[in-house]
Amino acid sequence: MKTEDAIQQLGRRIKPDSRITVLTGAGVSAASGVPTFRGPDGLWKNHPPEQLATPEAFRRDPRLVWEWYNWRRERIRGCQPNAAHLTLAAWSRRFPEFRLITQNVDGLHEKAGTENVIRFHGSIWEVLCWDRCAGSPPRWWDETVPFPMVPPKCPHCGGLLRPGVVWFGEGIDPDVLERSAAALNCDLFFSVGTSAVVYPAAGLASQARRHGAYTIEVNVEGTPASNLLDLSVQAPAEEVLPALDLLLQSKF
Ligand code: BV8
Ligand code: ZN
Repeated sequence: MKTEDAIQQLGRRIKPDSRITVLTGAGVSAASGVPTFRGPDGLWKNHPPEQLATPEAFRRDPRLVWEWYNWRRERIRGCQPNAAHLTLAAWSRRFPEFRLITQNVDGLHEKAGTENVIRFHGSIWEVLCWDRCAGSPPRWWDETVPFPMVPPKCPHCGGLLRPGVVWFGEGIDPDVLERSAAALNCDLFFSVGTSAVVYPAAGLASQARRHGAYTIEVNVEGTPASNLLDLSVQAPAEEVLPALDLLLQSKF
């Protein structure tokens, strides 16, 4: 289906009181200059993310893993939210029960003004003590860029700090899982800018569909989710979301 027709169809389906849930991935931040994971700029020094974003990699070489996160924090710090983030922030104020679940750790949804973001994989701007020492909080915000010493040390025990993100093989925060499950009760579920290969995040759209939601994918390429959802729009998020928003504003 042509993008324009898909937008018209969504314009007819969305009502002022529609309950909307959106899941985003790295593709929503691509236009802001944040490297995606599996795109052409997905490798860092020839290491695929799956090899670096793990507790085993950190245990083996905390310096290498922190060099990657230090580099990403420096890259992300200069990035601004794009039209996709801004449209979602506007929807979060306009639609009742709007929920945003993001796999991204870059903080750009919050920077765009979306509140109560459900951070499925944590935040690159949070840190915690690797040994979870008694003197340290569960996690805290630290925007130091770049860290003068890598790997950075825990100020409470002198041990290692780790990034406040969910690595492969680590469980999703139970509170985040609970909020995400509640968000599946919606009228429309958008999956935006994700390759839909990382679980359990990749299973959310199909679960929402089983709960009766009308499910839409907005992604520049097809994904394993494309044929499972009700509508697949293969176009950039920073074009589709603002175009849909313009149509909705002319309606109500
Ligand atoms: C868990 C944080 C269990 C860190 C990340 C075999 C089969 C199935 C599952 C598994 C398996 N083996 C292992 C698993 C489980 C594993 C998994 O799913 N692996 C995959 C690779 C097979 N999952 C886990 O380990 C999860 N935990 O299962 O725990 C457990 C349970 C209880 C107790 C203990 C353990 C944890 C996964 C979390 C990993 N952490 N990130 C960090 O960021 O450093 S994942 C990482 O991938 C990012 O978070 C990212 O968000 C996520 C998904 O990637 P995407 O966001 O989709 O980005 P990607 O580049 O892939 O795609 C971007 C898309 O956008 C592309 O399609 C592109 O075409 C499109 N695009 C580009 N530009 C645009 C665009 N679209 C629109 N507009 C544009 N302009
Ligand atoms: Zn400590």
